This record gives sequence, C-alpha cells and structure tokens, in this order.
Amino acid sequence: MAIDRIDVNVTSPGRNFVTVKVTTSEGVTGLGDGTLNGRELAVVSYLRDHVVPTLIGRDESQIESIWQYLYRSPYWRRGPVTMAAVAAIDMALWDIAAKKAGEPLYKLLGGASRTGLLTYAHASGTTIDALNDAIRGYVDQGFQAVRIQSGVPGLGQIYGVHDAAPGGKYEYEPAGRVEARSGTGPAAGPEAGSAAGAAMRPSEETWETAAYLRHLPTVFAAVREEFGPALHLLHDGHHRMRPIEAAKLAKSLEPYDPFWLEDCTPGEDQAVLRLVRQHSVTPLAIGEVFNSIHDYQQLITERLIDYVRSSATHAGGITGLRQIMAFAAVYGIRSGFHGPTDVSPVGMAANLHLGLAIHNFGIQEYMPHSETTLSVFRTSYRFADGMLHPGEAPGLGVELDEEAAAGYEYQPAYLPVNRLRDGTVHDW
Ligand code: KDG
Ligand code: MG
Repeated sequence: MAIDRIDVNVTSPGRNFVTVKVTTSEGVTGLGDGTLNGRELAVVSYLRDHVVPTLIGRDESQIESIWQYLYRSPYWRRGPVTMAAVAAIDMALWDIAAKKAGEPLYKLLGGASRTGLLTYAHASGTTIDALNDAIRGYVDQGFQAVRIQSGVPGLGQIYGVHDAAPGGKYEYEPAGRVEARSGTGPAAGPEAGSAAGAAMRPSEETWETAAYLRHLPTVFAAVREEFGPALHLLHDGHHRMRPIEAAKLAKSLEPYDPFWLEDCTPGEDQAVLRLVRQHSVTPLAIGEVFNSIHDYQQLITERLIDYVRSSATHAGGITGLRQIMAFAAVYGIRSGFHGPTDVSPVGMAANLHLGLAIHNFGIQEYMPHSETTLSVFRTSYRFADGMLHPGEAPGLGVELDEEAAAGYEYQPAYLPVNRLRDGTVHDW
C-alpha cells in the first residue's frame, strides 16, 4: 500500500482546527491534528506547500522513517509550526496502522498499562466563591483533580479566569475571535499606533505579579478548607514569574499540598528552575510550548521537573512524544499531557492512547470540547469517575464529519497579550 492523497482540513466549529487526512491506495484513512492556536494557517501552508507533495506514493507503514524524513531532511529542525505539521502526519499514519490491525491504537503502543487515565479539569472564578462553585461542579461530575485559577483583586480580566455561565456551563476558550471584538482599541503599550486596524489585534490584559503572589496562597487555603485534603489541586502560573518570584510562590503553596505548579517561569531558561527546586518541594510541570525531546534535555537530566506537559499535537505526534516519555522514564518523570480545547479531539485521542500505554503516565488534562466541536469530530473516548479512556474503536477512534466541518469557515482568532501596568509586554 502507499499514501495516495493527503487532505488538509481547516474548520472552525467553535474554534479553529487543522486536521490532516491521509488516504492510502486501498482506501484506508487516518486523521492527524496540526492545530497551532493563533498560527493555524502557517501549519496549513507548511503541510500543503512543503510536506504533502513529498509523501505521495510512500509506504504509509514506514512511520518512523517518515518522521525522521520530515524532521531531518528539510535541514530546518524543530519549532512549533514544523513540529505541528510533523505531528499531524505522524498521528494519521499511526491511525492507519491501528485501523489496518483492527485494534485501538494503544494496543500497538504496548497495550494498556492501566484501566483508565487520571484526569484534571479546569476550574476558575473571578472570586473565591465563584471558584469554589466551579470546583464543586467538577467534583460532582466525579473529577478527582482540578486546576484552580482565580481572579486577583485589583486586576481585571486574567487569562484563563472566567466565571461559569448561568446554568453552570463553563466554556473557556483560550483564543478570542478577532471579529467578535471589532470595538477593540489600540494596543496599550508604547508601540500603540492609531486606532486604525486595531480590530485585527489580539485583546490585551494587565498583570501585576506582586498582587498575584499575595493573593494565590489565600485562594489555595480557602479551597483546601472547603474541599479537604484528598482533592488534587493544580495551578498554572502561565510563565508569568521571574525565578525568585516562582520560588516564593512554590514555597508559599506547600502547606496546601499542590499536585503541581505549572509553567512557573518561561520555559526557555531552564537553569532557573534550580532556584525554584532549591527553595521548594512543590512538584513542577512544564512543556506545553515545547516541541521536541531536545527542549527537555536539561529539565529531565537535572530532574528539574516532575511532569512533561507536551501534547502529541505540538511535540511531533505520537512518535515525538513517545521519545520524550521514554527519556523521562529513565529519570522517574511522568506525563501530564496538554489537553486544552485547542488540541483537537484527534490530538486528544492521541494523548489518551499513548498515556494508556506508557508506564510513566501521571495525569491527563481534560477541557471538554464544545458540543459544536463534537458535532464535527465524533469521538469514542469516554470519561467516568474522574478517569478518561480512549475507547476500543480501531485506530485513534475519532471521525471527522467533513460535510459538517465545511459549514464552519476559518476565523482569525488570537491568544491575548499580557502587559504590566506601565505597558511593558510581559511573559504569560
Ligand atoms: O493555546 C494555549 C492554550 O492551550 C494554553 O494557554 C492553555 O495553559 C494552558 C493549559 O494549561 O491548558
Ligand atoms: Mg498551561
């Protein structure tokens, strides 16, 4: 058999997704996720213009060789656009291999190492009461682990913090659609120009680390008081802190026994985590913006993290993520794969199959996709009692309804910009 055609589908059922469909000469199809939030069309071009023409006619069972060909041959290695494109092809080839075997993909990856995957939900609230309400909603659904994000007194909208809609439905979308904010004014910082063209800019938020550092321990204290010691509590610092601030936060959260502190500093400067480790035993998780095993080299060999946060979508697919997890296993580091709604249901399924198979699984993030998204992507993974399972359908177990997908055109959407009060562009 050979690769006969590759289609790159762009659809926006509630948010943008890039999906590859590989079709073999015998008509077997496989799906792969190449969604890169806010930069989707760069991946589409990379695939359509530079990858697809080189793969037609190749043996689709040569998954490792095709991965190496896409990774090494262009000379320009790594980077989020490249690795999302590689990921999309890789997942589709694994999907085909498992469909040909008539087995769910996890069986080709070594079989199930556990009965299900411990899963965490996203709870947030602009106030502690609103946050506690959101957590209660997840506990009632059976979640045993919850990521908690809260508003900070004196600051306005903070990324990832929203109150549940009336009726309790919490649908937080990481990227805001540009057309929905046509009234957005010019950027607040020194590079602000005229208002003309401002509607095409991402939204902007204001940040102050000192206020956050004062407030967050009180949030953890209140949540522990309300829910007791057994519920796993996670928190995402979203790269906003300087090293000494991250060390201070990690230390101040210790009494509340956090499951992890995620992205406490920007991930590129890895040696700074030595400082955080020196001051605290709060477990650390990093990696959702990484895209290869090389990004993890220092973090893993120096045991500076406890959890790998990559997703199959952004780290070169199942092949790329499996490399990282094999390396991490040597150092006792476990998985905490990225599972926001900008990882498509196809990417989510890839995370789940790999997570079920590897020995060093830790926890899986789960932001359920909207009903609109799930009307286009039909999934067979299932959630019960705080655990996810990829299901038993052959392959990844996800179908793309192309007719339904065609009804949702791509819409420009961006993650927000983060600034300090004086307009300085800040990490996040
Ligand atoms: O596209 C970026 C989002 O996926 C990311 O900001 C969400 O931090 C996130 C998380 O932990 O899921
Ligand atoms: Mg995160």
